Amino acid sequence: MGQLEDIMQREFDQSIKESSDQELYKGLLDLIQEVGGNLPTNDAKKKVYYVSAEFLIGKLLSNNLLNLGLYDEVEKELNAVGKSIADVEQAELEPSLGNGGLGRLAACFLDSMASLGINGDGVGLNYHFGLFKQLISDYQQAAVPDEWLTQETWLNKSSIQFEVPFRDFTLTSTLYDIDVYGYDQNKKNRLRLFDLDSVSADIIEPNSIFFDKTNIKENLTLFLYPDDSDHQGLLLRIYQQYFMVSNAAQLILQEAKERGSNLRDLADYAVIQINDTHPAFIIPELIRLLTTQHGLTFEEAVEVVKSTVAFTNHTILAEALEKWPMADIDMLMPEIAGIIRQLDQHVRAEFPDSPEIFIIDQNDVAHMASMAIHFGFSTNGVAALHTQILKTSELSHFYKHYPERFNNKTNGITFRRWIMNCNPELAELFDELLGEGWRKDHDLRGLLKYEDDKEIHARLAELKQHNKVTLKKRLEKDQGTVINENSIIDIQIKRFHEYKRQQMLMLYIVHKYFDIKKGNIPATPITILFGGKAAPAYTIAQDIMHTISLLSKLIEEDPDVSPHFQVVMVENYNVSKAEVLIPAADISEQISLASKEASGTGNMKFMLNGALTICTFDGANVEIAERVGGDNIYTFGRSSQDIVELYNTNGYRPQDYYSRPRIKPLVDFIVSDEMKKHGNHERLHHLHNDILSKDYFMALIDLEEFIDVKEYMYEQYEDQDKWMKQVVNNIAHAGFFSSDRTISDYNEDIWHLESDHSINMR
Ligand code: B1H
Repeated sequence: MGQLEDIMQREFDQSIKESSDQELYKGLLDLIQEVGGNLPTNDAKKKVYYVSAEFLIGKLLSNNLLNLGLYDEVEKELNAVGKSIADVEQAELEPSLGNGGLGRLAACFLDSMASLGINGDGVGLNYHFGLFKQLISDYQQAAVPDEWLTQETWLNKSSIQFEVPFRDFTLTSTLYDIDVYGYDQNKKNRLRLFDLDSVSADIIEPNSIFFDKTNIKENLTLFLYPDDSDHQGLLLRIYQQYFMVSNAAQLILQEAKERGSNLRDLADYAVIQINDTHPAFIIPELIRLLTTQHGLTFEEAVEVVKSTVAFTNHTILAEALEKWPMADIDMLMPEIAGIIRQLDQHVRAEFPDSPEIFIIDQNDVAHMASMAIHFGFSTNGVAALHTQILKTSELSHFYKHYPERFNNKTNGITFRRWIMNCNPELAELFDELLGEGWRKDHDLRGLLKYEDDKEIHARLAELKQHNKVTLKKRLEKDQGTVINENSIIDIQIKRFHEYKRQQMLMLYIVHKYFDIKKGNIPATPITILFGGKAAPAYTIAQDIMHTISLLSKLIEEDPDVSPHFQVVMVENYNVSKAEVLIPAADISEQISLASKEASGTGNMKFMLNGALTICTFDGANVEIAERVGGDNIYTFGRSSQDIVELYNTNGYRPQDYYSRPRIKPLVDFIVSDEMKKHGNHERLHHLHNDILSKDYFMALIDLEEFIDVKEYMYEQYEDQDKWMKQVVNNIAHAGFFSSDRTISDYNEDIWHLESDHSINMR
């Protein structure tokens, strides 16, 4: 009897065949917890703690089956009676513990640390509703709570509890663990999620994301990134961050002591990687704990922190560089405020002749990135260009003083989830062509010899077609949208943000609509899909989404255009949807305003799954282009230097571009009668006016070139020999973007832990 059959008999007294997908899901959860539960946790002396506000881990069923080596057997057992892992996985709800690239990166890193045998845990919060769930109704986004926490769960309640002291009250936490199994490993790591004992889901208004923001004792771990557009919201964010890091710091010190540390030597036992500045309060919190509870002097505690904490910066967007008024920190955590003041004095004393170096500015506002750079031993950016920009513009004054602290770690993606699991047929083709070694070393360069192989081209085209059909079925089931599986699938999936320029692709769509109306019928039909959430308080992002949804409807209802062109807004974009969208894509849209996207990681997932990229020279796109060469990628737009220069000189005026004959009709269509028929007039005018008068992220500056390159790219698609050659080339160069390579680099340069193997592809 197979292992699953055995469990189903034991627990449900019925066969696999007689069981529902929900029951099979329960059975598999138990099987995994039996097999995985027996694995020891990694017990190496030194451990990395990856502290992050987000872990966008996705569903865990297939990933855990794969990593534990159970996948093939379970698949056979299920298939034998007409069932499938994919169907069973529909019974699993996706954890809502992250928002975008930063959280997904953290999840890929957990998978890679475990798979390389590195002793590394994630530490964060267990949000009951996490990030909101997106519904689209009346062509607009509605945000509702995501009730992802169910009876069947990967969370194991631990007996570990801590007290977190705020000025007016003390909160008690409980730690929940999720096991993290590496690929083909005999030990495991964990994701450690803290929850608030007194939390209460009853305080939210029914089916809404509104709640009493002042009721900290009950709301603290309900939502990820609750609306912070008012002061109460800002305070809640400080409460959450401090709750997270106080728990993290207490856990780290407790575990280090258990492993033999006297805490003065903490750096031999722990390294703390902070994922952006959200966990930066861990610096003063460690100092507080070390001085008040463990007998270290202030100076000793500072030295311990300086040798233990490392900081990753993920953005240079001004609004995301966190700064907190000292008055607020004083009000919530007076001891922490006092320590931050001492740290500010410390820095000012060290650099008396550099007034630009401080932690607290003249308005009594604390800059979290400054604190992380001064009191950490490493600061890294997430792609070569991003790190360069940190050194030369944003953080240049720090770089001047601490050049040796700055380093680059180009992001990566886990090949377990983003090829072996989401595109198993393509993974099998790699096995056939390369042998199975790529599954561990992720080196796909051996595919280069098939660049001109017509048979391989045909196999790849067939797989793409198969994945398009899978996507079609999924969209029809999820939202009733029927797409054409014989069309070019062109996708932009990511958070809605002006700098990512969904509005530029939106204006392209208007151009294409006009063009088809004029009789220029595309040789192959085209489907453009968008997916992504917009922050509920971010009006222009909502306006852009609204306009795209209206265009989608307008095109659908136009019989001259709809057979050739379709625009789809994918509802509630998340990890599971990415897993069906990406394998089906022909074209990957990576069109951010140069200098603004720190790295991007979707770009890497598309490349690995055989899509070609249209992109600006931004983030990791630059490194993708370097590897595949200019003939295998479709680049356009102003350089990051040009853009930085334009910001510095106030040199961009949208009117100069708007007045051009190719652009004006596209922008003006936003407020046309056709659009207003179903549209919200206020939103349409707001967006139109913003593009004309502000266009802060310069959608118009690259628009004409974007239109030309898109048309060229669609033309190239018709030459399938050439297209497929480019596809093979792109896949072959994707190995560098494995997160196993990224984690190997972190380990070699920053963490210095034991590992089973490493990947070196510099
Ligand atoms: C990234 C964020 C982020 N960078 C603040 N910064 C947030 C900052 O709600 N907040 O407070 C939320 C998210 N996210 C992303 O990180 C970058 O934009 C991507 O370019 C990058 O690939 C990703 C991982 O490094």
